[in-house]
Amino acid sequence: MTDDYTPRPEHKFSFGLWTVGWQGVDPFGVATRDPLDPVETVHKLAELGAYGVTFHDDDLIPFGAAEDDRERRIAAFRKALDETGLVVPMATTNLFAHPVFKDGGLTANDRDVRRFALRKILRNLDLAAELGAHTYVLWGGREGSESPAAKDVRAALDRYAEGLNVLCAYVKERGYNIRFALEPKPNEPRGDILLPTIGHALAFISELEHSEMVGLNPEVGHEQMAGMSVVHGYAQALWHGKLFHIDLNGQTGPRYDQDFRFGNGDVKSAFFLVDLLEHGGYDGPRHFDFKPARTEDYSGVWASAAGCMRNYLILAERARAFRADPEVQEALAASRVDELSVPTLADGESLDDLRAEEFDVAEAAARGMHFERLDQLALEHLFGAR
Ligand code: GLT
Ligand code: MN
Ligand code: MN
Repeated sequence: MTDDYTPRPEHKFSFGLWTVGWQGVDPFGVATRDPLDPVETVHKLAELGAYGVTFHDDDLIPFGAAEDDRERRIAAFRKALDETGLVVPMATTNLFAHPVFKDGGLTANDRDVRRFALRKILRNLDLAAELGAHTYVLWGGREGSESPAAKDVRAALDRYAEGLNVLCAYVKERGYNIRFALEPKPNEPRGDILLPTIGHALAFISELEHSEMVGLNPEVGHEQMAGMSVVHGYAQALWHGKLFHIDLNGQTGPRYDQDFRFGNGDVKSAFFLVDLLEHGGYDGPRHFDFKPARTEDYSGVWASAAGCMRNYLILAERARAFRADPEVQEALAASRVDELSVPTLADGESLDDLRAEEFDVAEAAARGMHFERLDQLALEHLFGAR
């Protein structure tokens, strides 16, 4: 079907190899789908209208593969990229699947494991640079604990910072055009994960030696697992100039990490998130990190990948219609939304001027803000009723 919601490369949609390649293994059940060849994934994503593909080292090259096998797999992947024009905007390291990382990678208590984790990242960073990636994600799924007795959190943060300082110095030394993006998550697979929310991660980044090279890759579902507003979180990351990359997916409230296709879950939040991304100055990849439901065969997998992009484009169109509606513009004005952009003190105004101002408290307190009408208009645009 070709219509206004048909994805094209200029929309900058990208997918992780591990997303459509998820075989459906969960804590209660084995795989429901056969493995997917990354070469096939690249061709299929290009056919669907995506512009990019991202990967963990182990998605492309099985852990511990021999050197010639590694080279062969990289060459086949490169060939598929060349044939389709797909790019690799981001890459990352798997520091969570192998049992050696059961207590984490960069913050494992076991120093040998931390050193191994660093080597694993360094190796894949070289490949990421070769393939043209500009963002390198660090999701610390195993960086955490089940018991406060088992983890000295302050020491763990020292080691996390040390790891990032080493990695930033390496990227600078090699002259790679790569920035790091930390991906917060509150829990799962660890009982508690370090850097659980956007706010924790932002505060951590400010302590790093090369903080300008480190930003965020927030995931929709992870913020919602923590009960946070995704829109507020992404907006704050943008405000700090730290929204380096994003993981779009769906989630219904604080429960296990559902990784639904984008659009399933909290639709209102998805609408306002797309509105923010489209009108708030984010120009990076629209990257989907979702798990096609394990009920699906491969036709369902590709349908859900297509659905992620289509839902994004539908919401983008709905957000544009919302912004363009004269009644919405009038409602925004009635709600004084623009007035928040006016500095509280005028240029050159003194605190004496401020103190001297006459103010009718009762009159101001009685003013309605008309937010309900504005929100109703937003919902009607979202519902397609306007
Ligand atoms: C893993 C996790 C995701 C992260 C990926 C990056 S891997 O599937 O659930 O949220 O973004 O390491
Ligand atoms: Mn997730
Ligand atoms: Mn993610």
